[in-house]
Amino acid sequence: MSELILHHYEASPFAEKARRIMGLKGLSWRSVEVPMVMPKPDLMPLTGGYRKIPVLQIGADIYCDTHLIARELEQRFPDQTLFPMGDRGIAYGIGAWSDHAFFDDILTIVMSSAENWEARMREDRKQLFSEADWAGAKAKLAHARTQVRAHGALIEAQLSDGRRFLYGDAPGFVDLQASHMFWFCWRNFPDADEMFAGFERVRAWEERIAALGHGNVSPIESGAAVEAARLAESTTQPWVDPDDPQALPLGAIVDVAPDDYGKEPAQGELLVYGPDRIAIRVEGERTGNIVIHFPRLGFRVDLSESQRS
Ligand SMILES: N[C@@H](CCC(=O)N[C@@H](CS)C(=O)NCC(=O)O)C(=O)O
Repeated sequence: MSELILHHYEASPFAEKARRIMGLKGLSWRSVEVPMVMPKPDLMPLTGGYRKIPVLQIGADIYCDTHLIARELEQRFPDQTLFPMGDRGIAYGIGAWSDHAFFDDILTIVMSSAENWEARMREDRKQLFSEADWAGAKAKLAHARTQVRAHGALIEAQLSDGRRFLYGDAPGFVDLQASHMFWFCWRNFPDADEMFAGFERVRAWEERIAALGHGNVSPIESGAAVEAARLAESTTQPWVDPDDPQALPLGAIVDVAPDDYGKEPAQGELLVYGPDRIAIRVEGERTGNIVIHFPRLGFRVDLSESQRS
């Protein structure tokens, strides 16, 4: 199997979730540091236009979004399972709370200080979160802090019987689906201790997860990762769900885009199309033939303009 290459940057909570998956599974991987703002000249050829990180590359197969990164790593490395309590469905579903509800309240706090940011970062994030209420963030700050505390209270309650991890004594994906948001708060908000005052169990739990580490990491240049894709061949086989409500034909040229923010679509030939994932084949000048994978949940697939009659 080709080596695991994670495209990411240090400060990202979603990247921290992916790094913690590597840690929990004890994996060895190569790290590409991606710029925090556009342009991302060595990432976009691999993702077909999807701009977010983290992105996992295994040869010529590119996996976008932490949901799918978890799925793929669990499939390829089942030994140290992400689901010690058998929560193979719900652990993914919890992302709708942490990566959306919880994240949105964190985002409001982050946006409320946007006037102090470097102009380049502000413009980039305004473009990324174009539907967010930038002008109203300051007025919503006090409320957002109450919400962040309320999210913390959910975890404190879950841990109240003294268990070490959310579902018991073994850490799993469910823990990683929530801990990255606390990681972000404690790193970035000077008043995080205040917001989570009294939640001693949350703090100890987050530290236990951090102690799992990130696995064995070694750096690789972004250009070398693109070259690794060009030299490899995808191992993905075509597959279509016969019961898919959208019923698109394999081989159709489609646009795939997240339905929340950063909606720039990736365009390619439909190769895999099911309730848990989508994959498209893309031929790029620098990458040769690659296959880009996305989760189905939270992503739209539409026939490209050229295919609509
Ligand atoms: N649903 C995605 C969210 C990823 C995400 O929003 N990543 C942020 C970094 S925290 C990002 O890429 N922002 C845009 C950028 O860095 O250009 C996932 O789970 O991977």
